This record gives sequence, C-alpha cells and structure tokens, in this order.
Amino acid sequence: MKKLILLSAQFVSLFWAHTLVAQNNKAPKPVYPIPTAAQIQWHEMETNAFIHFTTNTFTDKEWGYGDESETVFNPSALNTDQWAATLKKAGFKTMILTCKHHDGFCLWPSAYTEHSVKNSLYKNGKGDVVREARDAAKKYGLKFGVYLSPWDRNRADYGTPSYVTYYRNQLKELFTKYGPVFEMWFDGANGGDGFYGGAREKRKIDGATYYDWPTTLNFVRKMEPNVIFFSDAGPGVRWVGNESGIAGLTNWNTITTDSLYAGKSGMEALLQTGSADGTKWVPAEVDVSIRPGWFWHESENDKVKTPQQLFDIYLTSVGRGSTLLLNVPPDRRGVFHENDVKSLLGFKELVDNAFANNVAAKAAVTASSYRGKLASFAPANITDGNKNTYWTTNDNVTTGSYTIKLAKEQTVKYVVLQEYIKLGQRVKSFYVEAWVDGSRKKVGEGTTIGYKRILSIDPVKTTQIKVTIAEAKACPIISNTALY
Ligand code: FUL
Repeated sequence: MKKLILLSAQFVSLFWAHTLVAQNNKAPKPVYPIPTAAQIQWHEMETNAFIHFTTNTFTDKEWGYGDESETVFNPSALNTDQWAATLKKAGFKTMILTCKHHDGFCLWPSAYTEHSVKNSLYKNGKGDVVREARDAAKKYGLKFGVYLSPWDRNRADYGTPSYVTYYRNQLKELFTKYGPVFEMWFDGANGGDGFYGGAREKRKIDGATYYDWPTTLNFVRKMEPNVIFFSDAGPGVRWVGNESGIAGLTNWNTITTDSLYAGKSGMEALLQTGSADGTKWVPAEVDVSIRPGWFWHESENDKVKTPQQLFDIYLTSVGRGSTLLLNVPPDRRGVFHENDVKSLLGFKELVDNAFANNVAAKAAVTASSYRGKLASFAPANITDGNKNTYWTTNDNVTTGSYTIKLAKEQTVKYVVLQEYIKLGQRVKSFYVEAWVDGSRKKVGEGTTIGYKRILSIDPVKTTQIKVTIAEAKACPIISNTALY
C-alpha cells in the first residue's frame, strides 16, 4: 500500500513537471489587462501633436466666454501644410485639432450652429479649417484626431438633454466627413459660467452622468471602430494628471476607471501613476504646450519652450512609457510662429543626436535563465532590433538578469528598456549595473518599464551592462534594450 502511494506521488510529480515543461515551451500567458491593437499602435506613435486654434487666437484669451463674434476669426495666411510639414519634419506622427474649444466656435461649417467659420470673414465664410487640416495631415502621412469640447459656453441649451444631442450630431459630422479619425479628445474642463445664448450665467452639470458617455462612445465606435478615446477615464487613453509634461516615475498603463469620469477633481496623483492592480489598460497621454498657454499670444512669442526643455519633456513622457502630445498653436496668420518652428526642429535634432547610435545593437547577451531554454525566448532577442521577439523566463521565475557585452568600450548615457506589452505590463522594479574599471557599479534604477523606459544616467565608460529585474508581476518579458 505504502509503495503504491509512493508510486502515485512520483507519477503526479512527474506529470506536473511535464506540464510545466510543456508550459514553458510556449509563450507566457498574458497578464491581464492587455492593450488592444489600436492601443499598441498608439504606444508606438510616441510623439503626437496638438493644435489649439480658434477665436481665442484673435481675442488673446485662453477660454473664450462664448459671446465672441464669428467675424474675429480671420487668419490672414492660413497654411495647414506648414503645420503638417513642420510636424512631420520634427518627427511627430499625428495631429489633433481643437475643432471646437470651450467657446463653442466650430472650425468647420457645422449644419447645427451659426457659431462657426461659415459666419467668419475667413474665405468669406466658405472656409473649412478642419478639412484643410485633415487634408494636410493626410498629405504628410500624419494621422488626424479631433478635440470637441464637451463644455460649450456658447450654446443656449448647454446643461439640458438637447445639448447632448447637438454634441452627438457634431461628432457625426466630424467622423463621417473628416475621417479617418484615430483619436477623439474630450476633456473635463467645466468652469461653469458662460454666455449660453445670452443667459450669461453659471451652469453646473453632473460630470458623471450628464453627457451619458457610454452611449456617445458606442455611437462613435459604430462610425470609427478603432478610435482611441482620451479622457480622465479613458477608455482608450487617460489624462496624465498635469499639463507640465511629466508622467509618473512609476507609470502603470493599468488603472481602475469605474469611479472615474472626465473632470472629476482630486484624481491627479492616481492618473499620473496608474495602479499596478488596475482592471483596465488605459495608458497616460502627456499633453503639454510648447508655450505657457494653449493658444497663441503675441506676448508669449519669447516664451516658447527651448529644444532642451522639449527634450527633457520627451524624457519624462516617452521616456516613462507614455506618449507625448505636444501642443503647437498657430498664430493670427494661421501658421506656426518662427520661434515655435525653430524649437521643434531643434528638439528633433536633440532626439536624433541622443539616440543615433545604439551601441547594444546585435550585441551578445547572456541571462540568468530563459524560458524552456528555447531560442525563441533567449536573451539575444533583447538586442536583435525586432520588436516582436523577446527574452522571458519560466513561469515560476519572476526575477532575473541579463548582461549585454559590448564589442568594445563605449560611453553610455541612456539605457532604453522595453517590455513586450502585448502580454501585459509586468515589471515592478529593476536596476542597471555597468562594469567600470573591472568592477560592477550600479548606474541606475527604476520601477515600471512598460512600452518604453529611458534611463538617463551619468555617462559611463563600460564594456558590459547588466540589467536586473528585481520584481515583476509574473515572468518578465523584455523585447528590447538599447544603449546610447
Ligand atoms: C484643458 C482645457 O481647459 C485647455 O484649454 C486645453 O484645451 C487643455 C488641453 O485641456 O482641459
């Protein structure tokens, strides 16, 4: 009897070992939640551009009251090709236009309001800035996105159900006449007071329920199934909780959005970091302006962020696993001001120079272990330049390290790490060591990695860099490490 029990115990453990081996011969199971295909594409864009342009450009305001005469909107030399060409040259992948800001003025001739370009002096009311912007984006290979402010200080019916219908009608115009639209931006700002068709009063809405977002999102999805929705609550991407260009040092793409809604106050800290146990994949988008304001003001022509400031923002956004959404507001001519253009191109040069030469490309890599001892999960995948291959460990191994051996001594200033996020965000903490004068020295550390983490370290002359994943939710999956 005893023998029988022993035998069957042996059988069970053998069976178990076999199952484990079989599991480790296959790709790891995802750690949920995981990104959708559209979200993956969004991560890969890295740098997006925002364009704030409306009557404010001509009235020198940031938030128009809603009583501005349409005739104030009159760009003298609108050139959307200049916007798109400059952005393309500066490395941006997309362009999101404020089709309607809080003042309610529409940059396209909407059939549902008189408060639009059709009553402006621009092209004697025959102009359509949304169309011109969309066409220019297309011409230069940039994806096009729309910002349609939910808060509307011009509309008499703002705050009643008919305004929500108006808002949806406008979305229908934008999505059917100006598509494809890759991202829709609806922000939560609601200052309360406004013109409201002449009422000139303060109006309060319940941000959680008034707009009935689920219905609106479904309505839009029917027209554009892959659109990414931006808001404090996603569901595509979330606000990063500040407008200064800074994602959390710890930055989870995951967050629980059940009690969130656009404009809910007090959520800034959570939005900046997300949460390790979040139930949805809603990564942070870092929106920030190249100038102090979102709109062009003559007085800010000498306050345009410098190339170095933009580069620093790149490191605190893209370098922390987020996507940068940089606003560049056209001036009264309808073009990007010379100073903005200069900064954008200078910024591109800094990025290109910093990340020109990956000294780890194709370098030899060894690891503490790798999954199933299979080439498909081997450490060499980290430096092969292929985003679809990765190094990973067996299921029961949630820490590990790999060492990149350089062909010759190199000076390293940036360590760029990437997780294979298609199977979820896993890494909770890591550190980096370099061989300096024959001994190992810690040169950097971090918490989350996500789509991309750029560690800026004190320049170090070295022949080997070792990365240790100190803590992870499950077996770590690293697709890339580059050294510059
Ligand atoms: C905020 C708005 O109030 C600002 O004017 C700007 O549009 C910014 C991107 O979002 O909520």
